[in-house]
Amino acid sequence: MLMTRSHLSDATLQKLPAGTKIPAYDRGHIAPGIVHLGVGAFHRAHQAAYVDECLAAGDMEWGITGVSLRSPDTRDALSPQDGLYTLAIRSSGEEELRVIGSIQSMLVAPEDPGAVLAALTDPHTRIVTLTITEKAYLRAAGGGLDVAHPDITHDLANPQLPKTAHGFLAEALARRLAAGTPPFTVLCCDNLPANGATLHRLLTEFAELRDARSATAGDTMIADHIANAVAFPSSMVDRIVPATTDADRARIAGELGVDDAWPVMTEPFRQWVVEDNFPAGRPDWEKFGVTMVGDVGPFEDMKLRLLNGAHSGVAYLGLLSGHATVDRAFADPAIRKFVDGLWAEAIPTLPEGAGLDTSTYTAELAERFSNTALAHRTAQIANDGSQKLPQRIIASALECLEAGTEFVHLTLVVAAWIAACAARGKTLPEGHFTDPLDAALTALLDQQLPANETVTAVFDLAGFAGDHAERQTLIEITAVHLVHLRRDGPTLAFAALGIEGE
Ligand code: CS2
Repeated sequence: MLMTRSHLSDATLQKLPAGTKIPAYDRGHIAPGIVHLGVGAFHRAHQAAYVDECLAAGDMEWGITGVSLRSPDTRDALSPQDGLYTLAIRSSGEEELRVIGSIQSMLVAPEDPGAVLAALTDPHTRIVTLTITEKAYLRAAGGGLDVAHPDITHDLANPQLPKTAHGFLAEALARRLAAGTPPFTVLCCDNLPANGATLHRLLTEFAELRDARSATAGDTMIADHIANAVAFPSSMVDRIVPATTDADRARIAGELGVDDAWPVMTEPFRQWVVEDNFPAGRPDWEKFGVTMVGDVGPFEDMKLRLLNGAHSGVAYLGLLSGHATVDRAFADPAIRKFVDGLWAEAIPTLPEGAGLDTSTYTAELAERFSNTALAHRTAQIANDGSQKLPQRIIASALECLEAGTEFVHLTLVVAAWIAACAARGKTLPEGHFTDPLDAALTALLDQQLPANETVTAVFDLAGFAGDHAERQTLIEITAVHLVHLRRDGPTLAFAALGIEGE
């Protein structure tokens, strides 16, 4: 007889094996205080876990309403489970299972934008957090709002039925203003530099365009309110979260004795540094390991340039060297030496006097990248390079040029990105990773122009280095690496840096 196993839910929580940590609070008594846009695995491993601890400590004001801006997949997985899911905290040889209970309900924006707006305008909602990935901020190549993007055009024409985070936030803030409800605080948790300030600027730009239309329709004007009365603290978020595989699902079900449609895999390390600017109130996050500060900038730069910069390097050079996961790539002596060289170039660009301990930080990163239990795929990190490289790599390289310090490792990451994009459908599988610029990028790379022309065209397309005085120098250094990569792959590119494999 075919046995069907029951699934994770409030009803099955008490049956889980001893040793599994479960929510030690009455989920029926949580008040919804946070709306989160972008309920991906990262959010579920990071912020939702911090909030879970806050609820367990008795502060029941901060339940999360999770919103997916695009796909119904997470809602379809979690709703039958009452929003519960397993967080598997994995290090080489060990796994701790924790069921997280902080997500109270899930909404799918394209199915019901009105329900999302209702959650955002609910006076209980005091914080709106976002992990929507870099590309969803819809920045144009110059850094401003991509006003020509079809979703922006759509949201300006249909303010009551938005698609973008910008459209939802502006409409909700307008409705709250009209109703006399104080604004929520907007907490950006994506890997962007000055992420709160960046979103503030983009949303104000969007609201100005919206106001220009509302003026004739007699609707609430919102740009001044957003510019002056809404708080956008910046934050640095960190936890490595590889995509869940079917093998993970099967293993977790075996351990729990119930099915979990979407458990989340992560590492023991976690960090969250948040600018303390929450006029509408906030959880006592500092009690649960969050660092509250006046200025997140130095922490953000350190994380983006050392962790994420190295991650992108390991991903593209790893892919070109045939490594499917970060730990395998990082165990490759040439890549390991390359990362040390990259860190040596990026560290002097970080602010002095901010108390950053870069040697402890990089030692810890080396350990995290070596975690064999994560199987963090290089192809996962390789996604969206055009959106990631400016803050991870290009910013450090431009600052080195301004300071007159030499560098070669940083630019190899950019060349490796271009080479890896070109390798898709050839030595790498078609669509192995994707980028919002793929259509234009592929058309360009198919022409197989000389390296210098290729790099120039890619910089134009992605807006790398804008109109910076050193842009041309950066292009030329990058092109030299691309010549090497095209001729003989990473081996020659590494040899030119004095890195020999073993
Ligand atoms: C990674 C990040 O996929 C990527 O681009 O570099 O998701 C990284 O794992 C996180 O930022 C770690 O906090």
